Amino acid sequence: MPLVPPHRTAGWSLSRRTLLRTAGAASMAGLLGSSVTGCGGAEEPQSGADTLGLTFPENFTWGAATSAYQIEGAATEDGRGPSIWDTFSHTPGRVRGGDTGDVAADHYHRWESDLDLMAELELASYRFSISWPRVLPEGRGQINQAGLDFYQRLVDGLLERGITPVVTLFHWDLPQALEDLGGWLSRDTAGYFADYATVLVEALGDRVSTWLTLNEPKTVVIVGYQAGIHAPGRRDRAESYIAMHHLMLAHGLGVQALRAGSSQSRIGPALNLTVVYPADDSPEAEAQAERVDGFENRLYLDPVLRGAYPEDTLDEITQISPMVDQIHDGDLEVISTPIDVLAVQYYNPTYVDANGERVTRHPTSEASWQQIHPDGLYDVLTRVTRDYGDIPLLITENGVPTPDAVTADGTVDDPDRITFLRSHLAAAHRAIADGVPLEGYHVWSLLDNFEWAEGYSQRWGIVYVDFDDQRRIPKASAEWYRDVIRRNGI
Ligand code: IFM
Repeated sequence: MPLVPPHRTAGWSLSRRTLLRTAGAASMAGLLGSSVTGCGGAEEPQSGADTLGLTFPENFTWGAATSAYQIEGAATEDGRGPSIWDTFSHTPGRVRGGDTGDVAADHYHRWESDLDLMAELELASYRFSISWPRVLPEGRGQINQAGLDFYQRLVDGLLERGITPVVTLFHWDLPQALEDLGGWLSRDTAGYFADYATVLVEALGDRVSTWLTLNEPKTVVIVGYQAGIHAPGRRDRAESYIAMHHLMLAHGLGVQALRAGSSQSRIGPALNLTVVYPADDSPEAEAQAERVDGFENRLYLDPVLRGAYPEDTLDEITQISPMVDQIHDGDLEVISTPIDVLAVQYYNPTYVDANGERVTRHPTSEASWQQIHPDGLYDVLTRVTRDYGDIPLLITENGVPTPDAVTADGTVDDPDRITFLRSHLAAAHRAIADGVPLEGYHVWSLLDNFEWAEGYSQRWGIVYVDFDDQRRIPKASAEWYRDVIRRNGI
């Protein structure tokens, strides 16, 4: 493939930096393994070279993702009600440094210039989430028009700039009022979610064509209800699976509500998937990997795409949780209401030894849970297509936190992020070449933001945010990504 020279855009005056400096890229190349495989199957060295010569399909969509609580701020403005994350982050000891999302990246006030920035980056798609308590302060009942108007302006502003909105309904910020009624342990919450979906599709359904119901229900179950590290901070494995079933029910009811309000929409859940490898070649490790795969992947994929929870996993859950008693007749039919797209979020593989213990096999990022293994993305994508058929896939999150800082000349160099993104895009490209119907990619994240229990200590954005004065500085990876978008390839 010929190299496409980088262009300059009016209004974005970053100087051409050495974006792909061999030194930086090579340091991450060590982390990432020594090679990526192109669609022709040839091994291409992971170097600092400008491109790998891989072009994506013509209609491939390039975007970036955020979520409401992580960027909006304005936590008490214009009638917004509290969410469980307001409560949690204001509880001493829950979030690193006592950080909260009260101000975050102040996107609620800076949305217009943020949209301009997205246009300068030439994003074709922007995945964001709607704050449920901004629209319904009590989680149900009275609509807060000012909150809804914010999202009307946001969607209109995106469309004016030629950027397609991809809207997530629930990205973890459950209204506190619903938590007070039982949160996801209450079946009613699934019904309130469907009502909320109806409010949104009535307001935005004429302009939004892609809707994602839930973001990463697995994280809510494991980190929010088992480990207690995320809101609502519970530590009870038995009840966590009751929450899981109600989340999945909410997904199904949400699909039906959205479909009723907008028959042309593309609707699906956003699932964080991992590939589970046995840590050695013993039959015990193989069996444990299969078992853990049930909890990590099949528990969420099977009910949506096959209309049943995986038997082996359900058997194990039944030994510790009364969750099955919460499955009513017809629930699985609701949960498996046909979807149009599956949003895949990939960050890391999982290795399991013969005792079922997690093992680290690759270097991790600043997020200690994140082993870096780009080929895992290929394995996840091809596995979904192989096991679940050719449902269209959209990558709605993939990214890495790096220790970014503003240099003396006012720029932010993040060569390790570029190397991370490029190697994962190479894996995605290979999956497409092998027949996976992958339609697009969204980097996590557009902006540095509130990284949940880690507060502002981790920077995941391609755009640096100075949290003292809210200045945005596109990092080297942003400029690199814009060039990727322009050439539709890496
Ligand atoms: O920041 C989160 C996001 O909200 C959900 N997926 C993982 C990201 C990085 O941890």
